[in-house]
Amino acid sequence: MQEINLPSTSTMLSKDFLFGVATSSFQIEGDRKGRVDCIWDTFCEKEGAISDATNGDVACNHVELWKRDVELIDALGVDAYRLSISWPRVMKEDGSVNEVGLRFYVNLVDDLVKRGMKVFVTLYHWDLPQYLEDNGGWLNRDTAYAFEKYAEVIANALGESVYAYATLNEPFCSAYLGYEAGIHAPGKTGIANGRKAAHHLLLAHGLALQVLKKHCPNSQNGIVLNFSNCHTPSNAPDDLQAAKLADEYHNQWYLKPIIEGKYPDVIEKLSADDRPDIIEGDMEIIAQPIDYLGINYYTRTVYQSDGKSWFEVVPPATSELTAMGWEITPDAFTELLVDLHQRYTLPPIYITENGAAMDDELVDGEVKDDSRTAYYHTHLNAVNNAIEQGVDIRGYFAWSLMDNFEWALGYSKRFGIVYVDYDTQKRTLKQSALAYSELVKSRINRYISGTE
Ligand code: IFM
Repeated sequence: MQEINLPSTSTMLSKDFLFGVATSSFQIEGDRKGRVDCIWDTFCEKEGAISDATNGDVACNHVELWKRDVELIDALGVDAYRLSISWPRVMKEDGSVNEVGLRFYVNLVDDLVKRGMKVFVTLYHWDLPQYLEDNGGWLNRDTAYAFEKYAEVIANALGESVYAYATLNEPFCSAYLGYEAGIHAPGKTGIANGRKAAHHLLLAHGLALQVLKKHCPNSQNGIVLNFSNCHTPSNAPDDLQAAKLADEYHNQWYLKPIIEGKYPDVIEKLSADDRPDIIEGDMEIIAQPIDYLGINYYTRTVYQSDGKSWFEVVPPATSELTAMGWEITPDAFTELLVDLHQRYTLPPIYITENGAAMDDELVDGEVKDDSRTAYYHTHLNAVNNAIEQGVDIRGYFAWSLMDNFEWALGYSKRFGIVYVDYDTQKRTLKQSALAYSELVKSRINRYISGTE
């Protein structure tokens, strides 16, 4: 069986480094009746939007099975669990609170805390209430203020039982995939829409962060951003320039405003109509200091010039791909972490997502997913290499705890270290889960044997 090993001297094996697993609300919860509709419910009803024509109505039925799932997480031996709250499960259209929905999260967090787990809560992992989308969603500035109110409800209910709050998960996906490329909910398109949505999401982040800092000053309050290195097929100046633009447009667009209070230079290349309306004071709200930065990483992307001073993606040529068709590029992960560390003055970093979809098969009660385990082995070592080069990384979360609804690809892609049989809702630990658990538990043996 493939193992996950780190050098015995790695600081990732010390008591202070957190190992966890992560999920998100819409992807696992089900129980659509227990909440109002969100943009993904609507998107799933659109013909052709989801590759296997499924939806999140049942998903992993986590709302009903959460106690079993928490036991499963606990049995893995991890230190932390990252989950997201479903805004439409908590806030009704009239602005009142869905007490049953809120209680679900209070009970979940309580149980995790009682087990000694550190809980990482994301307030927004893409499931915008449909009633807000009906008023323009993230194209409407008011949505940022609605998010601030919702953040206050959560901060009051969960308080400092939560170890770390993230305002948003991957605003790039919400803005670009959802409002610019149209491949995620709500399926809108156009540069102006994408940039406007991104600005309002960042504003929402800044407003909610102030709320979290006020009510939960002892929690770690931050944001989770996704990054993909922008590489080129050649060193031709046009290609290098294309990759620089892509990096600013897709990666730095979200980080630079938060850390430095300004958008990257690529904004100057947009027509006045495509630029977001930035009202006086917005950038100060967005640039509130964060306690930590969550980084999600899966792969690099190769860009070349499109011949019109812009960039286009070059599809991967290598055979080392995951089931998503994404290249397996652990060295690029180290490069990314070191690069961000050198470019910015960053707070401590948590790797809040990293993992791989593979073509799993459940045979005789086992999933022999050596390729996923190998992915974890190389990527955890990539994190270790970055730490050795001076990057302050405090934890790592495997994406995902269990197979779940992979957005526009429905249930066709499996990212879990735990296999889910969607007919029976039976969970089966894949070999990657056993390997991850063994690594995590090996630290306890180190403490007991006195190595540490
Ligand atoms: O499943 C998603 C998750 O919701 C956000 N980050 C990327 C994962 C894999 O695509």
